Amino acid sequence: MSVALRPGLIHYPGFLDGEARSRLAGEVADILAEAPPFTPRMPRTGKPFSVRMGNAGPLGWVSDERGYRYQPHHPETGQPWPPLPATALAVWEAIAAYPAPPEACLVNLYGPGTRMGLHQDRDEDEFDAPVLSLSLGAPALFRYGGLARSDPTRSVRLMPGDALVIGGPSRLVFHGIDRIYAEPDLLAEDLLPGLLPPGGRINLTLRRVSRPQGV
Ligand code: MD3
Ligand code: FE
Repeated sequence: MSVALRPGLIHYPGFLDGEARSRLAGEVADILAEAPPFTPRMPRTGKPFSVRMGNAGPLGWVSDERGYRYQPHHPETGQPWPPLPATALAVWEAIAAYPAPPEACLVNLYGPGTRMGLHQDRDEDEFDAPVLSLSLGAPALFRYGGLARSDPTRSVRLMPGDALVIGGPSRLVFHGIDRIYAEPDLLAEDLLPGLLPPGGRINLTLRRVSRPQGV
């Protein structure tokens, strides 16, 4: 079942069943054991984000005083990022409708009370590819608008196991996370002990960064 929230922004509620969510949570635990979560900082000011992040795949998204960018190495350990999580890759193949694999899997870690302000994702060179989002853990209030920051916005609750494909005319819409709903009882199946505090949320985004040859 899928719902077009607007053209190109397709919501698949409960795309991952409990078994797939547990498997994905295990893959995330492996990624973060190899590439420890880091706290991104705002370009210029260096103000820390409240969301912590990890990455998998040939490229990872990082942010610090020097700016936003994709790079092949962890900003603190200098190691290459771990491989893309197989469960997320299978979802890309099922619903992204894009003829090349993703190059980056950004892992966002939200504690209770964490927010992500309204922004566009435009650090990629390839905007013809969609972004695929997968949610685990606590429900979140996702807000999306249009191509201008001042456009009206709507909100939808993202639940654990939900997938979102953001592409076509929605690829550059403004969006953010306004709140995390801490409902710890709901979460045990998704979150391996120690991955996040109770009431935490994980979002994975699969991204194509470079334009593939011959596509
Ligand atoms: C709309 N993440 O990592 S996922 C991000 O829940 C990000 O962690 C949020 O925004 C999160 O950049 C929202 C849904 C999403 C992801 C990417 C998008 C919506 C998007 C890219 C373009 C437009
Ligand atoms: Fe985003």
